Amino acid sequence: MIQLTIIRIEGYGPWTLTLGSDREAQLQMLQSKIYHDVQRLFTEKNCIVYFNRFDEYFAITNGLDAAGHKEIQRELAKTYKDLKMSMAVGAGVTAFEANMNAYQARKEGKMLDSSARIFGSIHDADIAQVMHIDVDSSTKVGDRLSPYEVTSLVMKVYSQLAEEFLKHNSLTFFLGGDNFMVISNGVTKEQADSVIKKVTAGIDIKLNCGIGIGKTGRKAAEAATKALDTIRDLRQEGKIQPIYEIRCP
Ligand SMILES: Nc1nc2c(ncn2[C@@H]2O[C@H](COP(=O)(O)OP(=O)(O)OP(=O)(O)O)[C@@H](O)[C@H]2O)c(=O)[nH]1
Ligand SMILES: [Mg+2]
Repeated sequence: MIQLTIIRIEGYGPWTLTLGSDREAQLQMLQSKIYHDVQRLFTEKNCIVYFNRFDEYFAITNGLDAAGHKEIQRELAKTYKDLKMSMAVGAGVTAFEANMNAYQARKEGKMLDSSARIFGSIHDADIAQVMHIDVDSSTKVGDRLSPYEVTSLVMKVYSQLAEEFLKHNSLTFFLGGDNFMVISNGVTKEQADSVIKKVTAGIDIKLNCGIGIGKTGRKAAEAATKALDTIRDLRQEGKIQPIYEIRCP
């Protein structure tokens, strides 16, 4: 099982209006700062956060209990006094199922801790599988395409990866540059390979995919990145292996 926590800024839309029309730069600065703090607080507890939207984040929270969540909530409330944050915790065999359970708990008002605005329930989740996907030699793509055209291509790849991996109950997030991470519990190497083949069919780029499996989100992500770096090391030796898996002991 994997446990996910969806962190959300409540009532963000109406609150932004209170800043007046000259607000966009202020909001961008604030959003980057919130993301920084959310990522810092969760990684300190062996979780990893994925940026879903500026007012909502997904964290892999295997091993993080109610008290741990509450501690993070308290820290965020201290720093962002004007904003109300909430969390919804859910678990499942797949990432999509965990997301659904978190979503349902919030919708049904099933509280884990009402004073800290945390919905859902804590589970014994001890397996996280993450894929770190990256464009092979994307800097070379930059020789034939302008920066904006590269972004347009990366976004197209993002949208197709998200759609195809969702069919395997997996959640895809953009990390910046030419990088993506997919929370992919239960997806086999073969399934990942066929998704990647489908997404890159007809476009002139290749993708590499490091798969990491670990007890916590942080460990799984570390293993996935290590696997991706291994693909690069193998390539140096002339061995082309676009998918590589590392399982933490
Ligand atoms: N978030 C994140 N971004 C990265 C990482 N590594 C590289 N990037 C981003 O990806 C861009 C391209 O870097 P690389 O992927 O190393 O370059 P490349 O030419 O594609 O080389 P290969 O991936 O080794 O084939 C960088 O400018 C960064 O923006 C990473 O581990 N995480
Ligand atoms: Mg790359």
